[in-house]
Amino acid sequence: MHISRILLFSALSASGFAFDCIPSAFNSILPSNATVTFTRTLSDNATFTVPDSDIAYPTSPKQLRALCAVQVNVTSSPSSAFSFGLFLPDEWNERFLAVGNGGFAGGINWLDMGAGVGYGFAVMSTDTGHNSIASDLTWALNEPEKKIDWGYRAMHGSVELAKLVTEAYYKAKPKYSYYSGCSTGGRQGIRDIQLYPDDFDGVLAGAPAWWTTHLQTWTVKLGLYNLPATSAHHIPPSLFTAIGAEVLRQCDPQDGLVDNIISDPRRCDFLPETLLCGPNVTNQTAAGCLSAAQIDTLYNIYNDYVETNQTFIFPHLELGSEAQWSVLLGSDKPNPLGTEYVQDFLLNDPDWNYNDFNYSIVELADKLQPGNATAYDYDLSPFHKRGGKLLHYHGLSDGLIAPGSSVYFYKRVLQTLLPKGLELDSWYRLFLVPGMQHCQGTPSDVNAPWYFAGANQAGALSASTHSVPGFRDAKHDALLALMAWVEGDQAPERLVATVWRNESVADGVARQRPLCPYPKQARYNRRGHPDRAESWRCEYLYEMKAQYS
Ligand SMILES: *[C@@H]1O[C@H](CO)[C@@H](O)[C@H](O)[C@H]1NC(C)=O
Ligand SMILES: *[C@@H]1O[C@H](CO)[C@@H](O)[C@H](O)[C@H]1NC(C)=O
Ligand SMILES: *[C@@H]1O[C@H](CO)[C@@H](O)[C@H](O)[C@H]1NC(C)=O
Ligand SMILES: *[C@@H]1O[C@H](CO)[C@@H](O)[C@H](O)[C@H]1NC(C)=O
Ligand SMILES: *[C@@H]1O[C@H](CO)[C@@H](O)[C@H](O)[C@H]1NC(C)=O
Ligand SMILES: *[C@@H]1O[C@H](CO)[C@@H](O)[C@H](O)[C@H]1NC(C)=O
Ligand SMILES: *[C@@H]1O[C@H](CO)[C@@H](O)[C@H](O)[C@H]1NC(C)=O
Ligand SMILES: *[C@@H]1O[C@H](CO)[C@@H](O)[C@H](O)[C@H]1NC(C)=O
Ligand SMILES: CC(=O)N[C@H]1CO[C@H](CO)[C@@H](O)[C@@H]1O
Ligand SMILES: [Ca+2]
Repeated sequence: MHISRILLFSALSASGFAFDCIPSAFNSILPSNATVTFTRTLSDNATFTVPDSDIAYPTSPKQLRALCAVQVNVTSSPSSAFSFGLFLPDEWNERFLAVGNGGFAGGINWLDMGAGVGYGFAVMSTDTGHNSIASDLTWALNEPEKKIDWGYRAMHGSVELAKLVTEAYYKAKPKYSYYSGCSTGGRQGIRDIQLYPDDFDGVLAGAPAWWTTHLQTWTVKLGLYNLPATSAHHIPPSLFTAIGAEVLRQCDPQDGLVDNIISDPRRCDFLPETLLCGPNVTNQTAAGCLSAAQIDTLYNIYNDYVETNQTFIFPHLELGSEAQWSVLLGSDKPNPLGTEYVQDFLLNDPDWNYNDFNYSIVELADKLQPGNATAYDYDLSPFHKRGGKLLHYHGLSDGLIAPGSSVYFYKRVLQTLLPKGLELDSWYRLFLVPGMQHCQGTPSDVNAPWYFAGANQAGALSASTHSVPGFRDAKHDALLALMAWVEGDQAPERLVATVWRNESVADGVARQRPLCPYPKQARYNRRGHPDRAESWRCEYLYEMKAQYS
């Protein structure tokens, strides 16, 4: 039985593909600026062992279906080159998927490719043109061509060549092309459809780091609110838990249901003064309280970054993001994602001191737009015109990228297109995810449903997960929802997010809850168990005008 299955399988493979999984075969169809680095043939249920050189994505995807893996290196300019990896499964779903990166990482995201190949996609990931971990930007110093590769060129160039290879290998054009990425991955997808609207039929973009020039400079500004670490206004990370607990205490019931989830942090009127220390406190950490100067720092963190003449620079972190504050606010200096951006991307001056940060840095970034990375073309009508669908999401407990930047982007697209008579609802929807942190995960005391097979999420469960275990359908899986929208014209009215007990699928589902397209919100029906999705509905908080809905 087992042997005959294998024989049948290999017979199909040999007849199914145009050529063997060997470098010379791929090289013969690639243009002269591209060469194969390696190929590998994987049998059913095998592990793809990530090459040691890929320091950004070291986790090897497991239990893959039988496939051909190929890595290709492409020269993009006299001083730059990018690589991409491609999984070509024996049993192909006749569709193409590109997955994205994170931070300023340079490396092929083999783990997300593994999740994608689980559905049967031919899956591609680009290394964006350099080799580094997500928080290392030193590769960009005085390297304008590498910045462009990271900004958009490596993604588009990799998509083009990977599609060409896919078509040649299967002797058939992919029927549909998709994209899935979070954080920088979200930016890459949106930037790509702005510049090359024909690349994808559907894009799943999570927590997009789309506003590069403002996001990275806000990262410096935010860090400085809580510095120097010796000052009276500094909030030590040991107090973040107490702040988060007080936010939850006040804001959880304000949405109408005490369930540890803050459904809409923007509608909570938080009174931080309840955290003030009394006169006799000798140990703040033990007491979990703050001084008046520290409360002022809280106000800075929870308010938008606005510059001279009311110029809006970047939105604030939301109430409920405290469990992730250690990333941008927990060190004795601002996060390198901000400082190194100014040093290596903007000024090409590794000696620049973050204490010299001021508005002129933001203005310069907007003027120079290094790498042309900012995804600021709000006119997405070319993507709409070709039938494209954009499914955008952002966790409201994100401590790295303020979720308001997603709302701001959505509104800018509305402002650009609604006056031209183009509504968004039929092709672009934004889902805010209460209690979800950056791309994935939830604070343990909140335990909000956060899993819907968004980018990076499968890998957060295990190296062999794809889709939503136990719920592999378009109601629970955002990528399947996107496909149903693109291919079946079924717009996602809601998406059910899942969280398992102890973040372990084997321990069973803890909670499921619908996510709603902005500006609709999930409302409890007041009957039925609140941990079941059926007990909730999506609705506007007030009556919407027809042209809008
Ligand atoms: C696949 O491999 C895993 C170990 O990686 C093993 O536990 C499992 O039994 C295998 N499944 C099949 C169908 O062979
Ligand atoms: C890709 O090719 C360039 C030459 O264009 C070379 O410098 C670089 O090391 C190669 N990169 C990889 C990952 O093979
Ligand atoms: C590689 O060469 C092809 C064919 O000449 C060209 O279309 C493509 O733009 C080149 N790619 C890059 C990244 O320079
Ligand atoms: C603080 O300590 C002083 C002296 O021990 C005491 O008189 C006072 O009541 C205390 N204040 C509070 C608010 O506990
Ligand atoms: C203050 O309290 C914390 C938490 O209880 C404890 O870890 C720390 O050692 C205390 N600090 C001092 C100076 O007593
Ligand atoms: C603020 O507005 C004033 C009056 O329009 C203008 O003169 C000034 O240059 C503006 N400042 C900045 C930093 O844009
Ligand atoms: C910003 O800082 C630079 C360097 O420290 C300084 O030259 C410049 O005058 C400052 N600009 C503003 C608007 O404060
Ligand atoms: C950057 O991208 C925009 C489109 O978003 C384009 O108009 C502009 O020419 C590009 N600039 C450079 C320097 O490539
Ligand atoms: C090992 C562990 O943490 N188990 C916990 C799993 O979750 C249930 C409730 O959801 C707890 O009771 C267990 O202690
Ligand atoms: Ca609540």
